[in-house]
Amino acid sequence: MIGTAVKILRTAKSVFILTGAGISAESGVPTFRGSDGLWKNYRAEELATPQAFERNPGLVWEWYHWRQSIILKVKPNPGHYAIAEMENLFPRFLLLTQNVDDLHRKAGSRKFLEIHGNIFRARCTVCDKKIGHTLTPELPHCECGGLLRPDIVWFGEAIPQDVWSESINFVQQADVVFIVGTSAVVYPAAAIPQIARDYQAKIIEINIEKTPISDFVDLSIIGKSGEILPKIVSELKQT
Ligand code: BJW
Ligand code: ZN
Repeated sequence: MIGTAVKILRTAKSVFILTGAGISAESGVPTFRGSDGLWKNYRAEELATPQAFERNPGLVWEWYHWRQSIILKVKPNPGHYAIAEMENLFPRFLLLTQNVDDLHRKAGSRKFLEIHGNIFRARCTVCDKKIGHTLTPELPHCECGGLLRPDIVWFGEAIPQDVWSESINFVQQADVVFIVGTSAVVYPAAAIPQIARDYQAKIIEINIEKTPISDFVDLSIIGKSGEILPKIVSELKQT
């Protein structure tokens, strides 16, 4: 399996990686779905919506502050570090993460985009100003007096247009597209495997279990991303 991935990558000039919550699972960040995929007894679908925030901003902030407190205590794992190394191994490289946990940046990744925002940023609901934000006991407010909200893309909200167009442009000319640690059900990120296929990229999936796209990709590697990715990188660097 790893040998096949390395063979595919040897001639690759342009590599795209999509990551999801699974890449951070080995750091101790809970995923969204699956048996361990509950955040404090809530599903993302219940709290990650503009309606939930309108109804009860205090509850939504409590959830995000609680998640911040977990994420502040964890560190990147070997999977994050392997991806950070990969950006130096190919002439063209782009990482797109669905995660909001900042762990790719902490691992040293520079060529990356965040499709669902960042948990350590807030945005004013009145003037739209973005500011760094962590852990306040009260509802946070902007200097203009407006209520701040997490700078996160919730269900039903548009993803940043520049992030999406840069990602799609990249996928359309990529030789290899990795899909790592994501259940591949949340759109539009979940459309990336199909776009990659339409444009003839080789698709490699890494996940601890089969997903809806496992039978569709060129290579499905079942295993932990924190174990598989460092092995791929170390084999690639050997020759
Ligand atoms: C390991 C591992 C280890 C574990 N190693 N693997 C088309 C069709 C159907 C529905 C839609 C559609 N278009 C839009 C929709 C609606 C909706 C949607 O997709 N819903 C689906 C649930 C069906 N999408 C939206 O609403 C999006 N907006 C939109 O489309 O707007 C349209 C619009 C256009 C123009 C104007 C206005 C509107 C927005 C989606 C935003 C999603 N946001 C969230 C929450 C916010 C972020 C946060 O609070 O953190 O983002 S949802 C949540 O899911 C979070 C994640 O980024 C996202 C993806 O989850 P992910 O990463 O895949 O995690 P899990 O838990 O699902 O999977 C983890 C995987 O890891 C598992 O497979 C494990 O096996 C694996 N794993 N350990 C490797 N060690
Ligand atoms: Zn403001």
